[in-house]
Amino acid sequence: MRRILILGGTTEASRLAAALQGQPAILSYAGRTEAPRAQPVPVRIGGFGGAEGLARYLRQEGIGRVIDATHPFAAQISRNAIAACAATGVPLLALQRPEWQPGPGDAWTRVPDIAAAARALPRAPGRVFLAIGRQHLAEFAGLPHHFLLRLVDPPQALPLGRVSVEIARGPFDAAGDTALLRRHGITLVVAKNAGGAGAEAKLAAARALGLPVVMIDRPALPPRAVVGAVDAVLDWLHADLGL
Ligand code: 3Y8
Ligand code: NAP
Repeated sequence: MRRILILGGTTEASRLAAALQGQPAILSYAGRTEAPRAQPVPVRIGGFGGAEGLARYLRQEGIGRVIDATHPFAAQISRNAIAACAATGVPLLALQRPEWQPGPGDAWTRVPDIAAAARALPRAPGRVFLAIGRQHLAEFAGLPHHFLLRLVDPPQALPLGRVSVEIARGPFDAAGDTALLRRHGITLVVAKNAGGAGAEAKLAAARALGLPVVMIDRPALPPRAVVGAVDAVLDWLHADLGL
């Protein structure tokens, strides 16, 4: 029985790890946050060193299956997993939640990437909930808006002038996010189309308050086998684990 590598960092990855408790699985984090959530399987933290480093890891650790359960915007690790699994012949399956779709009462402007989101903001100064984390804030520097950020860990320096920061790790709920947007007098929400339930609350809050949303589409990825639910992953692993 060979080992299972879960590329993690999402709610679905944590759910899969729980389902594989007791099996020869290991969950991998990039090490973006100071104290990632504890998991019921062994965890490794840190980059592999590109696709070559990941291929070396697969060989050295006797990995027989890779599940890419990373976030849809974590495009680099997903590209590396495709390359490393092709190079080593280790079967790869992506576990990815479906995209969010606008519903009745939603006022979405869809943009292809984070830079386009910055260009899509209104010219008149507003109060913008920039719910995209910490890594891509420079795109919004120099704009006249007051930004609300929600970060996992307290930030060092921020490239934005007028800014309020909430330190919180999701998953979030609609009541909490509605209160958050009200408290900060938010006039517009910027979000990544992450999908899943862990980040969806801000969309329900924007709908409740009649606020416009700038929705950033996912980066394109090379073709790979993808499923949308943990059970489908367990079916795929069936041959190995007799689940
Ligand atoms: C380090 C692991 C779990 C997984 C929870 C999900 C839900 C909460 C919602 C908002 C949006 C955002 C951000 C977000 C969410 C879940 C999930 C999800 C969005 C942790 C985690 C790691 C990260 C990395 C972090 C990024 C940032 C993005 C904050 C752990 C909590 C904005 C993405 O400070 C930094 O450098 C943070 C970086 C990548 C995006 C960015 O570019 O800044 N996630 N988030 C993972 C690692 O090291 O490998 O600390 O426990 C995981 C989760 N974040 O098991 O409960 O499944 O989506 N994460 C986005 O979706 O827009 C917050 O505020 O509404
Ligand atoms: P990324 O841009 O796709 O990856 C950048 C580099 O980080 C990769 O090349 C790899 O380094 C390392 N890396 C990324 N994920 C890793 C993992 N799970 N295990 C080991 N190394 C990993 O990734 P990102 O967007 O910064 O996301 C980092 C982590 O945060 C991922 O686990 C992702 O699931 C989670 N996350 C991201 C978002 C988001 O909005 N991007 C949201 C929620 C959670 P090497 O090349 O050295 O191997």
